[in-house]
Amino acid sequence: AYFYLNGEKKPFVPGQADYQKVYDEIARKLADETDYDDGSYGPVLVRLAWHASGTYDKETNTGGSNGATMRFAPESGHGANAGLKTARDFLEPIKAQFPWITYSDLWTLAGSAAIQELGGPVVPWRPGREDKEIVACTPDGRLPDASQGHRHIRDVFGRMGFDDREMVALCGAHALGRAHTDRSGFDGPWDFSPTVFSNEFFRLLVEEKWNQRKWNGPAQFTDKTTSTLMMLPTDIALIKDKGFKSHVERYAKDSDAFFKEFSDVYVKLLELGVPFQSKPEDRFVFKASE
Ligand code: ZEM
Repeated sequence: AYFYLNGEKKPFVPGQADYQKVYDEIARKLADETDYDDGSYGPVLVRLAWHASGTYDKETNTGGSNGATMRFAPESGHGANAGLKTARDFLEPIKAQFPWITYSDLWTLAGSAAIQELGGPVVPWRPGREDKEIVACTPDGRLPDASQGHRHIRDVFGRMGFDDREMVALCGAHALGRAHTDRSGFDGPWDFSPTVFSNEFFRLLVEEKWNQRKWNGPAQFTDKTTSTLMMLPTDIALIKDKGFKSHVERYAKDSDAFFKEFSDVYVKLLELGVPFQSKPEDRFVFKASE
């Protein structure tokens, strides 16, 4: 991007105030467009940022948010990414308004904004991602499969470079949003306030009794008390495995610990594989809307 100074073409180097403007427009659009799902596009923006980043492979240093290759087929058509066009389309007018921002910075900035706007912790963020071409698309199968168990979770998140505690903290994002039968095949929200970031996912995982749902869809679990909530097989694996369960129990009791540890690991997720020129202490803290 360029701007003109005294008739001379100069490169435009956006600063924190410019990115805050992008944040503010995302926040405004989230507040304006409540006629979707449970009333917010926030959860699906979080999922877009996660699927853009979670393709990272530490061995080959491929995938991750640097590239925004989900713009292209085949990656946009990977089964795990079903429904994320909704999130990409939501951000398209923002990209048009701020053409200097890369898609890969925009998608991750939106992931930070959505967490903050839904009442979650501050998620410091920094720019520096570049969009890559179609050849950088990652192979199918790098994102987790909800029908699997604890070994699969450790394989997939271990490939990204996370430990047990970080894996559990990240999965707490399931406090937000819901599953859609026409996207993943699964159905329902994880808690009663899917547009508010909280530790409810962990509290319910520990305190509810979860039964296998009797239906024609893929194997999932439902709460004994209301039969309106759901857990994926991978969610249930978090209380079946000892190494995971201790963190689930801790986060269920200690919301502050969850908010802090989620923020740290989500910042790490959004930065996987990005060759920043800047330092971690240069991250921006965006002001949330009122
Ligand atoms: Zn999810 N996730 N996820 N996740 N996820 C869904 C929805 C959402 C898994 C998974 O298969 C699914 C993380 C980890 C894992 C969100 C954020 C994060 C859905 C439902 C499935 C099937 C999709 C649909 O039908 O719309 C698995 C197997 C995971 C790990 C083992 C992590 C980590 C996340 C962020 C940090 C969010 C916010 C949603 C809700 C999306 C929406 O549209 O409401």
